[in-house]
Amino acid sequence: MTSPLCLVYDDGHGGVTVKLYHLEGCPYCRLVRDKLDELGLSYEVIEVPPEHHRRTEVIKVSGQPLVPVLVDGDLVLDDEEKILAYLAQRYGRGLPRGEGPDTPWDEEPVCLDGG
Ligand SMILES: N[C@@H](CCC(=O)N[C@@H](CS)C(=O)NCC(=O)O)C(=O)O
Repeated sequence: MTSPLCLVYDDGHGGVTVKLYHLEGCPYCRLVRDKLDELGLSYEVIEVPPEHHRRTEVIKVSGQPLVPVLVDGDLVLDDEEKILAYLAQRYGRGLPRGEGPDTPWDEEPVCLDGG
């Protein structure tokens, strides 16, 4: 059995590193990576195999085989809509209250750009 490919994209800002379970060619994964790049976050990409039955690590982490899955500390998110909303709220300028899906976090947005 081959190990998942792990790549670390480090923007040099240090600090937070999140993990992204990813499949090459997956448009939902691309959206999440674009958002991570836009926010300037360091992130580790864990490439999952194309076959569901071989996605043992992402199933163990998230309880299901689909990607993208984002892991930020103890938080695991398994849908790109939730992930994008979380990233915007946690690391970006945030979403207006009441917008976006129900979220499992209740922290105030953190703005890294001082905005
Ligand atoms: N998160 C999306 C679905 C995500 C999704 O379908 N991801 C694809 C990759 S783009 C996947 O993992 N599909 C399983 C497969 O194609 O084997 C949703 O819940 O609507």
